[in-house]
Amino acid sequence: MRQSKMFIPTMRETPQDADSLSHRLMLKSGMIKQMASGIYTYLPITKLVLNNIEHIVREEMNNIDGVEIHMPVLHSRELWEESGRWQAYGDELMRMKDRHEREFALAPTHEEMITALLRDELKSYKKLPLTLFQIQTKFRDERRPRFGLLRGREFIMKDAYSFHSNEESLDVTYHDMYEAYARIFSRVSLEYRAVEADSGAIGGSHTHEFMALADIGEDTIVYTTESNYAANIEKAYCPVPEPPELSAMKAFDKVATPGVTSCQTLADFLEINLEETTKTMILKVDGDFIMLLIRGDHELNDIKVRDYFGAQDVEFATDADIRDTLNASPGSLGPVGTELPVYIDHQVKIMPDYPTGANVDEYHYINVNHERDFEVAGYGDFRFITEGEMAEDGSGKVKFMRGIEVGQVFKLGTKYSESMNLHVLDENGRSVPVLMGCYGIGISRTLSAIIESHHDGRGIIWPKSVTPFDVHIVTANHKDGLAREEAETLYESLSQDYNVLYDDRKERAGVKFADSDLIGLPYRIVIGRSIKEGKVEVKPRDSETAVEIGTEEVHGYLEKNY
Ligand code: 9G3
Repeated sequence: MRQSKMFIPTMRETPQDADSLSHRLMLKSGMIKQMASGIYTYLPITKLVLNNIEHIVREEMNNIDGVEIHMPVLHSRELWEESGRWQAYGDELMRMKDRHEREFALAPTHEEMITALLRDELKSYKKLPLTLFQIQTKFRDERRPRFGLLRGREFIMKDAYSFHSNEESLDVTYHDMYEAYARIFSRVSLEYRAVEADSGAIGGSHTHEFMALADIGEDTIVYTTESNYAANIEKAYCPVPEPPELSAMKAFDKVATPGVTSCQTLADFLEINLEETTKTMILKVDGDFIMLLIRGDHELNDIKVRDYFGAQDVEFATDADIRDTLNASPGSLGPVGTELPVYIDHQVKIMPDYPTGANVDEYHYINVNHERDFEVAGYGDFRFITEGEMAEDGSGKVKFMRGIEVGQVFKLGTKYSESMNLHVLDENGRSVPVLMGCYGIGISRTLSAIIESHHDGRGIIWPKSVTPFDVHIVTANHKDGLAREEAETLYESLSQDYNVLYDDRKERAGVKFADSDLIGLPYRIVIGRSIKEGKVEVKPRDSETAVEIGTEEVHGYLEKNY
């Protein structure tokens, strides 16, 4: 492709409104243009890379008998009312009306659509298992779109759905999909971890998230180097500590603690460590108030609380709630004397003689012991694990890393087939709901993740597997007739075996080299002054050193090195 015919609006200055590295580089290297908040045009370079990523995804989906379809983006309100999700989702679900005032959603995902498609087609278990997938635009009205394509309001997703008459069959496809994802992310050169994730609101018994390692990642992944343990921090459970040998409990007492309203000020006041204090919180779990104690230096993990109670909704009681239920202020809450059920974290369970609030402002109790001074409704793991602790699999100390969620695999069970009546006759002629799995890859997000992990100070460094072109031919001085001739010859001959971008623009050499570094193709061939001796300079994008070779050696060089 001749660059003079291309459309790559690179930028000289660094765009100020970019809020992540990949966002900045994509704007600067002329890959995207923002048309509205979270809504982008994919320019030619991006389109070429997306094609390459999608090609790899299609290959791997076909590899495990996934069959491609293309479903509508416009979903009727009635369809989403069948699954109850028209009401369940709020502003994030983009909605519109057609000319007859009929309401539609712009699809954020396709469980309803695919279930409606198949309930009229699938009648017998003999047709199962079946795996269908599509690659297309999804719409989610993010409150705060940011990080370029990483969190857009329109984005490209591969979403696959599988259908089964029994659990074993679903397990096989889930495993195949998991392995296919591992191949896809390896092939696009992403370093990733598959982590046990929180199955969230969509239900289903089993889910893994594929996290691409990147500093910008919004998720924190907990992992150890001693095993392949990895978990989203929401689901990273803490080992239950060994109980200490029993020691005599100290006498319970009440002390005046003027101005003490936090664990740290309490620790300072009592001249003890923060780890020796406790934090008492009031939570509303599906509408019921409970009291929960964790160690003063730990943080509450509301996902773990929700899982512990099997609840839909967990939130902190408001100050007003607290005043109404306990007529105490949040800074001086404690379990002694409360009617609320009290749950304590495993780490508090092994603590004797700790201080707590006295449910009276400016007073605290000291030497409190659970079971002696208050009843315990239950023990659990309610906190976020901290870096350096032992992993729940005991394999070693955990480390944290940031990750970008680029893929998710879910076992959905019969959540949609029951609510939307997708049944088949089983081998005994009984009508049974079909088991489903769903599997997503953020295609445009994967592209951003690749840039986040493949760049240097001068621009992008495309991996060979997804690069928009293989070779960048650049004339240093396009006024030089000989250079132009040799460039044309090289362009024609290399194009037989490689995708070549030929920068034939009448720009200054400095501009062309800067653009070439920004765009980041694997190899640059410069036609400069040494073309008089029949030589060109070849420079791999991921190395600082260039070599000078004869034009007739270029083919051989690329065959050997690329
Ligand atoms: C919505 C809106 C946003 C959503 C969903 C529904 C996320 C929603 C989860 C999934 C599950 C899987 C198939 C491919 C893989 C992921 N955000 N999810 O269901 F209405 Cl507004 O999308 N779907």
